[in-house]
Formats: sequence, C-alpha cells, structure tokens
Amino acid sequence: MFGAFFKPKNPRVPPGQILTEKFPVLTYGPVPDLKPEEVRLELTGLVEESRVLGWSDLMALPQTEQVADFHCVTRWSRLDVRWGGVRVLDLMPLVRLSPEVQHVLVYCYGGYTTNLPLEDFLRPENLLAHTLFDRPLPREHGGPLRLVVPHLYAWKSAKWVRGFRFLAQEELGFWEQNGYHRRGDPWKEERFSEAG
Ligand SMILES: Nc1nc2c(c(=O)[nH]1)N[C@H]1C(S)=C(S)[C@@H](COP(=O)(O)O)O[C@H]1N2
Ligand SMILES: [Mo]
Repeated sequence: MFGAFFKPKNPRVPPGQILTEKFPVLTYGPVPDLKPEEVRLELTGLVEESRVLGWSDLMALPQTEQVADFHCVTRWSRLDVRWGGVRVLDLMPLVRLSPEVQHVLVYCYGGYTTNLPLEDFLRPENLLAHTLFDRPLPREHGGPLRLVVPHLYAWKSAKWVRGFRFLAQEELGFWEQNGYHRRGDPWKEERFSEAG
C-alpha cells in the first residue's frame, strides 16, 4: 500500500532533477540564423595546424546516431533524446594536439562559450549533432550544428557551435564565469562554483 507514496526513483535521473516529456528550449542571448552551407567549424589553439571545416567536410566524416539523456541545471531532465551527427572522436584525427593541451573552449555563433576539460571532451558519446529525432536539428535547439555532451549538465552542449580552441590552461566559458561549476557533473550535482 505504500507503493504509491514510495515510488522508486528512476536510476537514470540525477539527484535534484525532475523528468519532463517535452524538450524545452533554453537560450541566453541571440539565436543565430545559419544555413548549413554557411557553417564553419574551426579547430584552433594548440594544434599543429588549425583546420576549418565546412558542411561537406562534416558530412564526409562517419555519421553516428545516438540516444542520450539531457540534464539541464535548471532541474529538468529529458530522457532518450535521439541525435545524429559526427562523433567528436571521429573529428579529432583531423588535428594534432600539442602535448600540453588539457582544456577546450567551445565557442559559438552568437557569442556563447563553454569550457571542458580535454578528457570530458574526448568521450565516445559526445556528438556534433545536426539531426534530432531523424529531422534536421531545429534552429532553436542549435541547428544547423550543436555539440552534445550527455554526461555533463546541458549548458556544456553548446548550440550553433563555431569552433573548439585547444588550451593548456583552463579558460572559463559564459556560464562558468557567471557562477556555474567549471565541470558540471549532474550525478555529483556540480551546479555552481564554490568560490564567490
Ligand atoms: N549557444 C548556446 N548554447 C547553449 C545555450 C545558449 O544559451 N547558447 N544554452 C545552454 C543550456 S543552459 C542548455 S540547458 C541547453 C539547452 O538546449 P535546448 O535549448 O536544445 O534544450 O543548451 C545549452 N547550449
Ligand atoms: Mo541549462
């Protein structure tokens, strides 16, 4: 009889998160309007040679489909989002990182930035997504191209991504400069930075 009250917690939902069936849109600042053929993806910073990829370069790389959960720090989680795109690990052979690289600054059309430790960036489930549930990624969800980093809070999943800068020292992104945690693991509730 207590079953109704003590509903077992879904083990896929991190602490402090509430499930939603919808896929809310969360954007701070402008929503860029880009055609796929206008998209450029820059790989810069501490690399042997910088690269700039166009849409056809991205389409020529292996294409992957992947289902992942999506956790926003404002406490909503959406399970089983189906993305299509290019895995970060399939992109990275195009550049040679210098050995001191330990961090990545992700920058976007519209000015948004976010930072990632290199080891969080180089994960097999991280995707440069251009497809959402078998349709072209809608503009408000980051189309034509966004980063998806499922194991961290969704502010790391940068929409309208424009490039990755590979760095020896950490450079904080937009929300990280404004009080969010530098890493943002939802399972550890790394929501805000400790320092004031
Ligand atoms: N360029 C850009 N990327 C962004 C954001 C943003 O404001 N600008 N918001 C982030 C936040 S806080 C979240 S929760 C997710 C939301 O993605 P969605 O709008 O597709 O749900 O995008 C992230 N990526
Ligand atoms: Mo968010």
